[in-house]
Amino acid sequence: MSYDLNRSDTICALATPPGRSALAIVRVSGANAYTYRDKLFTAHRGVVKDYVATLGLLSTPDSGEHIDECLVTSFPEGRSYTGEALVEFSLHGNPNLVRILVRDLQSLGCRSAEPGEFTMRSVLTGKRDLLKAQAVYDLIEAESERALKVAASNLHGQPTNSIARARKAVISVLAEIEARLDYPDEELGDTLTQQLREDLGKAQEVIEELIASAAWGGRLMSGIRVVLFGPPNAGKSTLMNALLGEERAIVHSSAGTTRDMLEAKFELQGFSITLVDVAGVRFGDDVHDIEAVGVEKALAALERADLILALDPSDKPMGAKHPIYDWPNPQGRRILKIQSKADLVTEPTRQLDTLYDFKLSATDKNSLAELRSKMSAILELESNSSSALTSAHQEQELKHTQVALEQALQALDSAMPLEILSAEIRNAGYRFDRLTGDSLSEDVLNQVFTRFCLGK
Ligand SMILES: Nc1nc2c(ncn2[C@@H]2O[C@H](COP(=O)(O)OP(=O)(O)OP(=O)(O)O)[C@@H](O)[C@H]2O)c(=O)[nH]1
Ligand SMILES: [Mg+2]
Repeated sequence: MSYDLNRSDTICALATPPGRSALAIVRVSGANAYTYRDKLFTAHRGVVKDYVATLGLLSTPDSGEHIDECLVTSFPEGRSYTGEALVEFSLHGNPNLVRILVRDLQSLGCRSAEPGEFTMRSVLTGKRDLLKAQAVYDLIEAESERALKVAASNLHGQPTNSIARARKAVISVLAEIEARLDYPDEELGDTLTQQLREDLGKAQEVIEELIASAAWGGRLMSGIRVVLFGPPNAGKSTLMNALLGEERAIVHSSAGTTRDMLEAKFELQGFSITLVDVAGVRFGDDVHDIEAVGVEKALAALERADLILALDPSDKPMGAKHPIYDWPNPQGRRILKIQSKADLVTEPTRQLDTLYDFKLSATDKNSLAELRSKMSAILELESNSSSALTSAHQEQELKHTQVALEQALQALDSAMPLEILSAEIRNAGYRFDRLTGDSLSEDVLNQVFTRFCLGK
């Protein structure tokens, strides 16, 4: 998709979901928004004031035929969502009415907006930076209360402020270097080098904190993956159904019931959780073909898990031979070891007790409640920051920024010539600009805005 970076057109789009509804909002943004409004809309009282919802008649430009009575709200250039002149038509929610209005706007010269183009324009006019633009997207897409809170905090500018602080430190370092470039014989000196190193170090700390929170932010948005893992017949599918509160997975007394991977979403204390049920895992010569495929899928599911519930049945405990111990856990995922079907044994052995986080009986409401609160306590611990960058694109840009800062520090430490040092620090500055949107290239635009819905 190619975006109109010059904002030469006036754009329009339906901003509410398509289909029949009480109301529909059509937005128009750009230099001609007010002109188009005046060709289509006549206020009952004759005047249309900025910011004031005004009732009037909507008519087609050629015939003058009235098509609806609607409300119009106008926002002048510089004081609107996009930073351009913006008009919102709030009409009755009939898709045919919307089609007529959009067609009439197009006949006057308006262009249909691309997804995210209104928000993109707000970045181009300096109304908000790219981080806040992403927060707008997240606020619309957030699937849980926690995700909403993070999006709201990002929109309020928490990451924007910390990145601005880090960027300022980098710019001040650049200014020092540039000032000395004019006097190439002068050396930086130990005290100043130390000062510059500290400034770059502060910027690095900010970026590292943001990287650490970005992985979590992404999971908050897309749903935290909790995988039920264990040998066949451990009670995984039963637990899935119990946590969901519905009979989603097939449960049977024979081992090997679940073959495929099953996913379902549910909300836990404001977190959106994707619960994943997999085939029971066992190894050995008697594992036949289809079963082996299921085992492979189960192990692959572990790689993408954020939290693993490793079930070991009390009636046939595997203890230290549980398949979870065969998995290397490369990313150090949190594992909750559960002694399942606890109702089947009255006195679990001491040895068993030390291996498990707790005992669970899927039929016992109390032990389910205990599991729920344990899971949310773990997630709570992870979400120690109220704001976190959320998109994979941002995480990638943060990592590039981290590398650029690292290279700048290395250049400083190895007393590189000032020209090289300046180039390295400039590169770090450029990376900051990509994060905030001060440097808007085609690839950044495509990464950020193509996922937006129309009219936003
Ligand atoms: N007594 C008791 N039985 C349970 C409990 N949880 C599950 N079961 C029973 O154990 C059997 C196996 O349960 P499933 O949930 O199908 O086990 P699974 O781990 O999904 O098994 P596979 O899909 O074959 O790997 C069923 O007969 C369940 O009713 C429990 O907490 N207590
Ligand atoms: Mg199962």
